[in-house]
Amino acid sequence: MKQRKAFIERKTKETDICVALNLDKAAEPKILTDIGFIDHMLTLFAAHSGISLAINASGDTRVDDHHLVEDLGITLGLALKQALGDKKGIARYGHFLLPMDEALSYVALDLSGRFYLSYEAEIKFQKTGFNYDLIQEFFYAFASNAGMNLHIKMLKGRNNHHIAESIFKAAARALKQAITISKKQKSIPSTKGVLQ
Ligand SMILES: [Mn+2]
Repeated sequence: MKQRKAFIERKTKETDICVALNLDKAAEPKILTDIGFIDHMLTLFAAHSGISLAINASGDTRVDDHHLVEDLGITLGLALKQALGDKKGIARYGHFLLPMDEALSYVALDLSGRFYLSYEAEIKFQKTGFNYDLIQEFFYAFASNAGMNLHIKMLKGRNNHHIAESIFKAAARALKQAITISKKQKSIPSTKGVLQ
């Protein structure tokens, strides 16, 4: 089978992003953005999804992290959509309940081609460090550009870093299931015949 991969370069006046991904090859993640926290989240996202992922990104983080986080979601979503192609043989659905110390998050997703995001996470405001509100912006951009129905629910958690990790890892594990090619599934897994 041909490997499902994509390479996307996206440059605007605010950000400059390169994403290379391969759904059928596991490799050491190579993530370098201007935001250390996002490097950490995307590195574990790559590791837990089993997707080979290389990202090089910079942006106007002197404004704040918003543009770069959102544009990373857009570019990663576009790359996933391109790599999935016609989605022949994929499992399509995935779900995962993931604990990270005291935090617990649930993610369910459908690579239906139609966008929907349900995001429920109570992350406390924190004066310094990463703005955790941007996690929702990231997943909105990612799911809308990938054509994904994505439900994210944080069930428990006290520490923001742990909550964020439980969300990114749960999303990665759910995606790993959904992109898996099944030998039994010979066609596009929809009674409509298309997933677009
Ligand atoms: Mn960590």
